[in-house]
Amino acid sequence: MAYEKTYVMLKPGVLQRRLTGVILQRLEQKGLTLAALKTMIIPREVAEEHYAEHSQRPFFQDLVNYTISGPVVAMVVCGEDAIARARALAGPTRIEEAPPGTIRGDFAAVTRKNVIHTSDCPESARREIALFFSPGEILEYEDPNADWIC
Ligand code: 3AN
Repeated sequence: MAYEKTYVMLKPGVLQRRLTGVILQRLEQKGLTLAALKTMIIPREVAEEHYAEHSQRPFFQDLVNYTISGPVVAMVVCGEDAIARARALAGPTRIEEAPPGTIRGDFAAVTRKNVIHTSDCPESARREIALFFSPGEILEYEDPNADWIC
């Protein structure tokens, strides 16, 4: 296992549906730690950069428009195997494949609005964290309870 930081984003609709707390609880219950958290409305060009790998896909403009349509909750989440753990908690991209018990399986009804983004590999995590956070916003701290979790 490796200690990792990952970028997690609760997409537009989560704040409005008052789901922020229950989703954060799932990340925390799995032993992941918050190193940074903020609400923001993402500028269009930042959303386009974030999803640049999908720029040629037919759903790209819809995805960008949705991503900038309201406030998101942006986070840096850390812990052992944080990237894989956060993705396991989120569940598969396609909603019809997301089982109950996963965040998408429990809270999302359509793939384009699948509630949560989590980085898919260490390189994406570094790129996405740098896109949304300055180094000074990311807190490094000793957790005296860490031995009870990992
Ligand atoms: P993930 O978010 O699980 O890493 P990606 O990177 O393949 O998945 O897709 C990014 C986002 O694009 C997804 N979270 C979803 O909102 C949207 N998306 C992916 N595939 C489709 C699709 N076939 N139709 C509509 N939206 C999609």
